[in-house]
Amino acid sequence: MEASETIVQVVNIWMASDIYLQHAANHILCEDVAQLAGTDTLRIWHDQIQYKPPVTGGPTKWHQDHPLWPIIKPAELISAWVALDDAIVENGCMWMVPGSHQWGDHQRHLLHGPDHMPQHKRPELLPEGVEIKPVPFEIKKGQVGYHHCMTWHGSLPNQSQMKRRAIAVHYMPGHIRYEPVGNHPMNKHVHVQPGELLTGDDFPVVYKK
Ligand SMILES: O=C(O)CCC(=O)C(=O)O
Repeated sequence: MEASETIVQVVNIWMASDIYLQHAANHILCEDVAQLAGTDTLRIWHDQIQYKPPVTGGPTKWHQDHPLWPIIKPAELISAWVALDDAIVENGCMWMVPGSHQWGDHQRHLLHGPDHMPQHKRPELLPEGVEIKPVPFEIKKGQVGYHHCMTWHGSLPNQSQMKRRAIAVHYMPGHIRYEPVGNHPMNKHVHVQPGELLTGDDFPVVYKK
């Protein structure tokens, strides 16, 4: 990201305002996520507001979420990304690589190309026959897009006159455990032992079938 570019990110907004907790517990979102994750219980891992201002909004580098969350396992979280403005190519919507959630952990080999498309430092490590074909993930205001925590994704700068505001909730299926192999800012919220289910007041259950 250039020095002149910005992205405003607010994490754990649900802790600050009940409206956001209600959003995370929205029954339609939770039913969909529970189905996608094949679980009967959902907890919040964390949420995040993502604001890319007009003209100066910066890109989000290509990444996979779970390798950046090294204190929880298994890699079976689903995120619900709700657009608060239309998120389209012009104002820096996310892009995804279909199928990439099945290719394993490539986080350390992913590069953000000069054209803002993903590059792989060691393509020989990819499963045979797969193709990296990024697609725009355009989401209209008030709509939701779901993504798996191993899907390659990133977003382009916002050089348009439009705002690009969104809220993402990262949901843990009920079987997610605390298994630290590195550090993470959420560590200070964890009060269970390594190997235990990641329960606790800062990881509230928002759905139970
Ligand atoms: O909003 C963006 O551009 C990136 C968000 C993201 O990486 C995520 O929700 O996992």
